[in-house]
Amino acid sequence: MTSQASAEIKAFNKVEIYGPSFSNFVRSIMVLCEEYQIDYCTGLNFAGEMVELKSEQHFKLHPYGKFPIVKHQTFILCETASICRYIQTTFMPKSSLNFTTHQMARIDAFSAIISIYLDKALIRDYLLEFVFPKGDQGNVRLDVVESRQQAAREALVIIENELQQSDTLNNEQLSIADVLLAPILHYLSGLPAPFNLIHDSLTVRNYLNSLMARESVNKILIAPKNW
Ligand SMILES: N[C@@H](CCC(=O)N[C@@H](CS)C(=O)NCC(=O)O)C(=O)O
Repeated sequence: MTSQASAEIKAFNKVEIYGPSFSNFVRSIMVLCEEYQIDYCTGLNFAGEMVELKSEQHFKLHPYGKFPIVKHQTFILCETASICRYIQTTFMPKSSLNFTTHQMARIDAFSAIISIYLDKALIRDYLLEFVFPKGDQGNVRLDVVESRQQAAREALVIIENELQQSDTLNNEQLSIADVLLAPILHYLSGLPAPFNLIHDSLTVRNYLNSLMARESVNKILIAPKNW
């Protein structure tokens, strides 16, 4: 192989991920890249320049100033589930994917449910109250946590039902829905005991453990706490 050909393959196998690596959605893309052995980098350096969060450039890349955003060669794309689907179709031969057409469609539907509703109930409205407390003197607003616990519990029941009644999660091959859920559940598992809602569901706990047993997931998410 000529050195130019090998440089082209190397460039093809690389994606730039805009966003900090602690973000659950950035982590989803990192897990998928690990799973498919794609080279990647994360951060605010994007397409050869520093893009400040919420800057004009950022809003050009995402109309709501969200991340992640991905660049692959000259192609730029936002929205995590769509990015994951692009990475899957670009880097994985169709013949190597074991999902049926209907199963893929159900995975896309549940991925939308994760991105829109489950992430809101579990991360935005619940977990972020612990990570960035908005109470007096930087304390966690326990009344806010309590008022959001019911919606968070309901989100976990939705995940439990999906695990028991559908075929979108926890298959032999990692699905995009798995990749979206892994960082969310892993973050939740790190909350102190009374707030750790995962503790209540053996099905969800077993699922997180089986995700963590995968090399690609374990490399990005540190091992879960013992509950
Ligand atoms: N629908 C978007 C949501 C992305 C999202 O909410 N990202 C968070 C980080 S995990 C973010 O941009 N937070 C900053 C903000 O909301 O200002 C997706 O699926 O990619």
